Amino acid sequence: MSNVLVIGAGGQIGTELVLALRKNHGEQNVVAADIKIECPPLLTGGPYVQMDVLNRDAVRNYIIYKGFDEVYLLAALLSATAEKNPDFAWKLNMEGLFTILDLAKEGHIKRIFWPSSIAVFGPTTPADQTPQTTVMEPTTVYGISKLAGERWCEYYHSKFGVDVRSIRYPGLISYKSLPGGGTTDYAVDIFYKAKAVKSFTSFLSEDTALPMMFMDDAIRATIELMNAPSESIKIRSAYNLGGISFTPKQLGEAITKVIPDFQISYAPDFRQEIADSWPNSIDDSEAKKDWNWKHQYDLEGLVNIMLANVDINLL
Ligand code: AKB
Repeated sequence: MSNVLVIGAGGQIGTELVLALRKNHGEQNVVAADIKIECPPLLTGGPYVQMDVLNRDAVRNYIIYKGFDEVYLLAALLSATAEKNPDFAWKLNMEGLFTILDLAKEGHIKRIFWPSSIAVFGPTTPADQTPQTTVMEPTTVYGISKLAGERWCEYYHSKFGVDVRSIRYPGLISYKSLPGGGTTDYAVDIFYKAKAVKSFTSFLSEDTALPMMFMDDAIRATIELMNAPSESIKIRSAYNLGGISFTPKQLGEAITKVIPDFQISYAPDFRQEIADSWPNSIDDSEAKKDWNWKHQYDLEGLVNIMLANVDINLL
């Protein structure tokens, strides 16, 4: 059992990660931290601290005082929100990472998880089955910050031996907590609207294919990566993670199999340009080779579980 801190615990990934980590390590051994003053209702089962990741001194004092085996740093601005506030996005996405990398370098944290994203790729990247190592020229603030973060993670590992691990998450689909400010969020919203009003207007065009994953797979990947022996982790920037790939039209058709009178329409907005710069699908053979990664949920499984579980009162 490890002593664990999750920063950004109130977000889409953080909420489910804390719940899973508490099952593995015990409720009292996983501290959830978030900028929100009130503990999110799903996280009340264990310790909670209010934390602003940009308050470097406060974060340092807390972590040095407590000492953590594992820190998961999830606080970030996602792609669509970051485009509206580039200065703050860069600050938030980079400064927190340096604070945590420095603490690990000084010996106060044994292992770090920091999330990267498919946003590290850009329009010049091969879009189908995007390889682990390829052209990376992201055109979004979020993508630029994630690519820079990856390079810094690898640097801290190779120069200072910091045990940092990362995944390039695809779009994540979940029902326990809502996503906020991403380009892939349509693939979550659609389930709430399908259940509530049987219709949905997608902000991406019908044929925009993007890599996606059900949250249970993403949480399992994160925990498997963190539990793998250090010597098997050959990539210290971030691993490609595949999952499934679909377009809004294909997702709409899969929902129609369960809700026959569901209707989908399309009104692309500024997020279309972001989506067009990202891969259609991802080659995750390095993750398979190094730590035996395998996704479980296909499109049909994901649609069934989402429609059975989304709570329209969350919206
Ligand atoms: C976003 O859409 O910004 C995120 C991501 C792919 O990292 N879901």
